[in-house]
Amino acid sequence: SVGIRRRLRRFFRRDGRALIFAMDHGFEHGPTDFEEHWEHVNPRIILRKVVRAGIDGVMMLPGIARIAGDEVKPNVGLMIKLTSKTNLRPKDEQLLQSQLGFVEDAVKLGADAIAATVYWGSPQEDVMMRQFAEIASYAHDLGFPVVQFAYPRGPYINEKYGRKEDYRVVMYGARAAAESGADMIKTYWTGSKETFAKVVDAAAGVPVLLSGGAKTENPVDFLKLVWDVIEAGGSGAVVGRNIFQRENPEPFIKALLRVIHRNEDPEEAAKA
Ligand code: FBP
Repeated sequence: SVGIRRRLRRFFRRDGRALIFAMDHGFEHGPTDFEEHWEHVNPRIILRKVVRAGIDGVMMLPGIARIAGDEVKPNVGLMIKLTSKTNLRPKDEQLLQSQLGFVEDAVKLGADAIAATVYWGSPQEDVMMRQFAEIASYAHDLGFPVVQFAYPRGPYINEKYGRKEDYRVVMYGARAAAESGADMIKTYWTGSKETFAKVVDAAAGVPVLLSGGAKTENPVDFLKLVWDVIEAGGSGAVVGRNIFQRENPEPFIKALLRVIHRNEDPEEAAKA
């Protein structure tokens, strides 16, 4: 619908690419994720910095949007994620994301897009699939785009493929996300441009964005990774730790934006 297309444009620039800041870590990993740079546990402080640096969009859970959503200026896309899990459960019981908010909440909070995670391959895949279907069906009715964090994981994947980042697994997740009606997909890096290009192909035209991952010691390494994503046909990145765990996120965000939107060489972008 027109509503879905218009709202998607709040994230993507005319080049069809976006840099989105992710901040659901206080729930999904726990506040220890902020200990590298503790002032960023305050959502207002970090949001102010990322917005000032020119970020295209931000992603958060409903509660943080209630607390600090007014830091997200109208020209920045707001993505509200409705599912999560805590890190307090044993690892093998963390293969399910549950719903902690509803489409109505996201709409009331001023969301431009609604997100939910599916752990493809999890023993509880069925629950997340259904959860995603319900969210997507309702959000689409209201003209809101839906983002799927398509994260394959589970014991069978480990057994059969060795790692969840195997491109055959990641492209399966991306395809499943597209087939289940996602308007935007966020997934893992597969390790190479060539394999990530296959993930993009499998998504059949639905934009695929990189899920940032753990902070790289050398900032240039992360810029190079994002460069490869763009070269592979990816539509940008959703980045959390690589932004908020850095002492100085603003110049780093500006460098990321230059790589994504101006095809600037990562080494050059890091220097500027
Ligand atoms: P990062 O850029 O920090 O990896 O954030 C992206 C993200 O998907 C977050 O939204 C989420 O909290 C986290 O990664 C989940 O990571 P994992 O489940 O791999 O520990």
